[in-house]
Amino acid sequence: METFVDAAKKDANGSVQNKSVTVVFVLGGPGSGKGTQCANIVEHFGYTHLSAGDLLRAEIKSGSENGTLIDNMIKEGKIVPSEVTIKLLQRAIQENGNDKFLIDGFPRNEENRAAFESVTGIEPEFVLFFDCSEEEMERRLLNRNQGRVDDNIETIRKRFKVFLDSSLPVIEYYNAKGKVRKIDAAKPIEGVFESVRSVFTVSGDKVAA
Ligand code: UP5
Ligand code: MG
Repeated sequence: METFVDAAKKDANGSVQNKSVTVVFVLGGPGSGKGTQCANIVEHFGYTHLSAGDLLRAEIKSGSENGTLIDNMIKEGKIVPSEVTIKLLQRAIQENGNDKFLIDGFPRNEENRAAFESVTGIEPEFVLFFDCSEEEMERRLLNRNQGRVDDNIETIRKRFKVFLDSSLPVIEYYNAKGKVRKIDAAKPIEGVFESVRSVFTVSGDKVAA
């Protein structure tokens, strides 16, 4: 039987594979500051920011056939099927003229990771990991006030559990390959960016003039 990975490879018809791109995965618990720091990295290092969560929320708003499924999963803090998320990421990479991407909040489990690699052939340059205590992350999420359906204490606890059970193993996988750049994300925003900046400076990314 043809798996979705086979189908997606055929679908892509080499388009993503033929586009040579640099990808950095930006991972960390809910509220660890992934989105905030990605905005800084875009400004200083010329990457394009692709937040998997933002792409999924846009898909709900667009009224797509997957919208209800995605909405229900986000409300429960569950991980949307790889097929859905990878299609959105692939499309965003293909449509963008840039060749450097920050993929924020993906892959969230081993299956996400293996499927993305298999479908796109892309391996991350490195993985930026924002390390932060649950206590601090909870405080940030409850103060965010952007109307996110998952920023309530019940869903936040579910998101923390999914992060520990499913997402940390992905970070461990890349750590074993020497690809993880761990950042102390509990500091104030500017202090976190100082650490982030040195990771990108060492990696050879030019600072924007
Ligand atoms: N803030 C940020 N940095 C701070 C600092 N250093 N000091 C003090 N305050 C700081 O930050 C959160 C809040 O904290 C903001 O108010 C900020 O000002 C402040 P933010 O940068 O938004 O943190 P971030 O890590 O991006 O938090 P987010 O809530 O977006 O992380 P999640 O991983 O939970 O959310 P995401 O959007 O990635 O995913 C949501 C859901 O979508 C998932 O639970 C899942 O259901 C689904 N999903 C999938 O199924 N698959 C995917 O691949 C992706 C998502
Ligand atoms: Mg975010």
